[in-house]
Amino acid sequence: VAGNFSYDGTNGPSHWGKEYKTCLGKYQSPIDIEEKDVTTMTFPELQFSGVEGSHKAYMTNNGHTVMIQSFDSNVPSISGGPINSTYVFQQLHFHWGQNDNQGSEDLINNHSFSMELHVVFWKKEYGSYDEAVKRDDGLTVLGYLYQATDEPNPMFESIVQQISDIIGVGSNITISDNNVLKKLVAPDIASAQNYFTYRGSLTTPPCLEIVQWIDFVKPQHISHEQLAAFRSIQSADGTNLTHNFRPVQPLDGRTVYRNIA
Ligand code: SG4
Ligand code: ZN
Repeated sequence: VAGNFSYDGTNGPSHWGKEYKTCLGKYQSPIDIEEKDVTTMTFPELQFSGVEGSHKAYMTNNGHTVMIQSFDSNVPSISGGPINSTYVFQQLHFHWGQNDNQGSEDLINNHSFSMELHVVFWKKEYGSYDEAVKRDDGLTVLGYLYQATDEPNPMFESIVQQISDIIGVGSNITISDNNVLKKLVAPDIASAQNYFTYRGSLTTPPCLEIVQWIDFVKPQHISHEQLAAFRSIQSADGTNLTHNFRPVQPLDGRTVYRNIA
């Protein structure tokens, strides 16, 4: 179970900087993306490989989120776009709020979405995830936004059904649906070239400033009931993990780009 931090009280986000100095840095995430302030740019095509086909995947309650990993030898990777080499899939996880009006970490025009999916990749050139996180271009994270609706999203069905098996912190199960990575890593190829991108940090301690963020512009949806399942898991302090998003951080002169394909 990762780290001694939480989303409320004396271990909440405004206190992270006491133990983790990097959380007070100048290139922190998340941010509010104001569309009127972005710089348009045409990046090379963002490419996904190894997404098709099935992957054996595992789901963990690590006390801070629902996290999905795969120990398959052939996991997805990405290249192109704002990154100039190949990055390999490490894990994906979710951020949500105590009600449907909040939950996303990055905001667009100061608007919060109900949930955000983060798909974390490490730079292959560095040989391993552990080496990559020591480098300032070590990680790329894809961010997908979800708005709450009445309609369930089929891509979350298998996860939501199995969340009841990982209520306790540290619990870990095999996901019965071997297509879960295919569905979550690259759910909407048609919208994959429509993204914002900027340099930032991990949104949890130790807040390392090593992330190229790629946030897809077009939100997807999740039902109110599916969202409620995420709020039912327990957090490290034994209470329900009703919310796990960090508030937005100052942009501090950074440029946010929008890809124009
Ligand atoms: C979540 O707490 C993940 O469980 C963490 O992964 C992750 O940390 C953290 O979020 C920050 O990642 O994409 N939101 S984020 O910036 O990926 C790392 C683990 O604890 C280091 C393995
Ligand atoms: Zn995250």
